[in-house]
Amino acid sequence: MEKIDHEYGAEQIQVLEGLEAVRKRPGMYIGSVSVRGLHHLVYEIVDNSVDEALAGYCKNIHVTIEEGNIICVEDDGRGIPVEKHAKTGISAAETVYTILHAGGKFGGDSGYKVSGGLHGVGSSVVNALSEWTEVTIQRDGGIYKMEFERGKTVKSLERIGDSDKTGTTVRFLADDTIFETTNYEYEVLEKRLREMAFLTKGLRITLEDKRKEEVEEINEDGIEETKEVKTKKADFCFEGGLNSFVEYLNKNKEKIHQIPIYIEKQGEVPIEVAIQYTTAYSENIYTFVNNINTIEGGTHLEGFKRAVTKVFNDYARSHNIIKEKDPNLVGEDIREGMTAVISVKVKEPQFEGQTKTKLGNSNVTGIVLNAVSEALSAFLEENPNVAKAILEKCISASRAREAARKARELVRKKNSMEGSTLPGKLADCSSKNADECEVYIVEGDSAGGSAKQGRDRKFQAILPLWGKMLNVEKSRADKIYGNDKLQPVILAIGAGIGADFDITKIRYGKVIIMADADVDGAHIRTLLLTFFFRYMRPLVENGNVYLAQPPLYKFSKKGMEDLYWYEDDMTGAFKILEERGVARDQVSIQRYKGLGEMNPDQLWETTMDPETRILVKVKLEDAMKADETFTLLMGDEIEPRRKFIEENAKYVKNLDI
Ligand code: TSJ
Repeated sequence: MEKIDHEYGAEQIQVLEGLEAVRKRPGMYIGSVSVRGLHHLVYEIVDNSVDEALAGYCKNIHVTIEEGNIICVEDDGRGIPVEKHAKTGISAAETVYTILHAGGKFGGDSGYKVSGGLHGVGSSVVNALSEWTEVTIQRDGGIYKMEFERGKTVKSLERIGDSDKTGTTVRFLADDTIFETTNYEYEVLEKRLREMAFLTKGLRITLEDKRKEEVEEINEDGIEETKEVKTKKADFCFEGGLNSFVEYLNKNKEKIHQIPIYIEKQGEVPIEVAIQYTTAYSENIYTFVNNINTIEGGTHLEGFKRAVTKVFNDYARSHNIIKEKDPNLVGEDIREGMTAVISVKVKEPQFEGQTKTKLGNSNVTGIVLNAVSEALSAFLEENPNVAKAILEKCISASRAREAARKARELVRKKNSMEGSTLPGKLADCSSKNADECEVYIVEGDSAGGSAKQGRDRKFQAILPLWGKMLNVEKSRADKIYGNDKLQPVILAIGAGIGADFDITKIRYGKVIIMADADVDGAHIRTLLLTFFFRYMRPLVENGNVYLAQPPLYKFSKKGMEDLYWYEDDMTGAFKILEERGVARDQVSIQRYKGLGEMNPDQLWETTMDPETRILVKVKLEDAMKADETFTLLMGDEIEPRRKFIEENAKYVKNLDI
């Protein structure tokens, strides 16, 4: 606890204690101090400007990553009110910035604060976790400025000049004594800001990365080169709002109807929905509550699904598309190929679930159900051709589901006859206690051989996969059951698939993907993650999926213990060698191009031994990202594939030195 100056009033003391608490337990306020928490700082600040846009007063938001990872957020809203509060004698602007949870109190009675980062904690938390912050406000003909250091006011709000414009600008530097890293990832901010722009029709959000990053690269001749990375820029403004969002998500897919179905309803819970069907076989529904991505769904999604199922069945029956004797279409059939974005605004959202991204407010279900039912049935009546095209697809999905059920039964029957449900390629472990068991899904037979010899057979099972993987996106669900590539994975895990998946039946607590660090390996990882995301999602949600991290290099020298290195950048390895008193020209460097190059002992030591290995747990977002990448790769366009190969090509560069 820092000393508190006696001149502070009672309120000020509370302020300091409040923000001290944030610095003591930052995780409680922004989730974590990892790179993720760092990005949350930006979202928290941008959310204030988005609120101003939602209130109808802000058209442009500029976000800049300045040299040294300083963030600057500038908007052209009304500017935070600067007049002093009658009771406290402090300006609204300063209060917002120094009092915990003060955000929203100054929103007047016109509306409610609806946007907000994952934790919606407000700008005072950002202030507390920043080495310094400066806030500039243009308003009432003047320019006002205030400054803070680690949450404490170092310069109170003062007028520093004249201006005929209005707006708010915040610049801050995240505190590197709090965050694991203060290095922002452009792509992460870009994705979130794009999303924010989709969700707020007509709002322009720009992002500019002004960092002059110098990247050290080792060229073909083994010489270090410095390459300067160009500044990156993005400019997002979507007049189409959610329609633009689904069009963006579907850009590489074949559409069943060109114009998305758009639903908007104001009221107690404002609702906005856009739907567009494609010829794909998966469903992609993204839901947002107060602009927060509710990855785990919740009551709004529930209401949406029920409405869609009901409306399409009613329409199909009343137009004699499904006959009296035929059963109803199930939700799954109706959502096959559907891409939808649902955005609702809820006054006091309750977030539940593992990652607090599941909406719990039960009244929302009925409100969404009614709004979507009404608008969707009106749309279908007015657009019979679109209705017919979608229903044709639903009916074919229903047939495929029926075929899949039969195929599954066949598999079950066959298994019970053979008395074994395990695939032939699987080298199982001896323990039957799933909690301690692991299965390594290994790319290629030769790596599989090394893994089998190197493993601890008590608790480690090996399942080699080989050859080209199946194209999950383009194949029907019924084909997946029969496919010789994924069938062993389904059987080895032993908990079924899709709606049948039962996490309590999994045979291994850890499902570990072990693939080469090259383009093919990246493909296989993407494919498997997509497969798990779509067909065994609880496995990902429950944190059972991992990525093995094989080393990229081995440094060896007679009389020296081998040094394995897991990063592209070898600088750190050379440092360690230096500490050992070994010069870099004394060591021989082996670049591992594949797992197959390692002998069983090496594979065990570097990648499989729980004592020394590095495992990366797959998060739901990772799997979701894989799904997106996968869709891009499977699309008709060549460009995304070229980009994927290029981005993963660093692995295949010939680095023999
Ligand atoms: F909070 C903050 F400092 F982090 C911040 C606030 C950061 C940024 C980049 C922008 C903002 C901000 C706040 N932009 N616009 C506003 N608007 C108000 O605070 C505001 C202005 C006028 C009135 C009014 O009733 O006249 C009310 C509010 C809430």
